[in-house]
Amino acid sequence: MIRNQEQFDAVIKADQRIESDDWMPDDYRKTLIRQIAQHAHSEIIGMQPEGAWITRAPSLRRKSILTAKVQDEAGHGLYLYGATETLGPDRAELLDLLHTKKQKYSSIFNYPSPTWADVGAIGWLVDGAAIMNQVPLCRCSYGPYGRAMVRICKEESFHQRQGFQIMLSLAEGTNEQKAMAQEALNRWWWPSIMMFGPPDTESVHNARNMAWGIKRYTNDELRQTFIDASVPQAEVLGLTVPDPDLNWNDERGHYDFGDPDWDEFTRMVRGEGEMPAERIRTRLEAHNEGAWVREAAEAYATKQQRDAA
Ligand code: FAQ
Repeated sequence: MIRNQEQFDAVIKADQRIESDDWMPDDYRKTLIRQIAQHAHSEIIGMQPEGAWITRAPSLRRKSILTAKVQDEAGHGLYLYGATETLGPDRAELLDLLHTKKQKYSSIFNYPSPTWADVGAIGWLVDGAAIMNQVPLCRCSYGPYGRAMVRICKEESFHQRQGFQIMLSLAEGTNEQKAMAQEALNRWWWPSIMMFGPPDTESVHNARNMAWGIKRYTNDELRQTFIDASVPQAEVLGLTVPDPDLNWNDERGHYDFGDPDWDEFTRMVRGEGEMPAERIRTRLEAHNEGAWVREAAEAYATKQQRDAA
């Protein structure tokens, strides 16, 4: 059991784990609550762009796969709210922070999904980016977060494959289907690149979170890894990455790439515009419609306690 700063520093230095009943610096606790809660919010808001396609999936098989995927995202939210609760705040409090826009969720979910190809692009690129960012989080110094990430990453891998498979079917289909896949790639490429967060020169938390073993790689390092992995996949699909500055750099052993629209990123992070307003509105509706479930669960728990007493 860790009781003070000195013991905490030694555990971090030895790359071992901090658990919920250990002593930890206030700022370490605060940054974890911020990051894990934002991550949880992203998972449940992230159900919306694809959830909107469950009733319109092109076949029963696609519909059952998509339903399973969207349910997985709800499960990820559940594990992550659970991990955040081990640090102090309770779930109702955290949801309230999301609903009142006092805590953020990922910028990526403030984009629309107008065609079935968007479901493919989200699985391929957004889940692909999520895996790049989240596999290192399995080694996060905070035990409950790291352990939650192990299962989440396994499920994200299936999500990424199903997305790529949708893109492949479309890319090998009619000219119209291929064009649909290309348009979805055009819509989701830059938002996926920005999903890794601001450039390292502007990241507020990179340095401290790396020193604490929360983050293992910087935003720019992960962004580069994602681009290096995704460009050859786009080539397999026969699609064009919408970046005229994209070029293999032999000297660096990496792709060079263009600059995303960081002003747009700021607007999406702040939740400005109609799409973010719709995301929160839809979330609130779902929350309010679920009130009877929470009440029933509470009544059942009270009865169990009473019966056990
Ligand atoms: N969107 O100093 P940094 C998924 C904020 S889950 C919104 O670099 P940090 C699954 C950042 O919070 C996707 N805000 O921050 C799925 C900070 O804000 P604050 C979510 C962003 O924490 C797939 C400020 O900017 N994944 O996709 C974003 O060191 C498909 C300064 O930034 C996670 O949450 C952004 N993109 O690094 C579901 C993973 N980027 O509060 C459905 C865990 C940055 O100080 C369908 N989180 N900000 O004002 C992380 O790894 C990190 O928190 C980063 C940001 C990398 C997101």
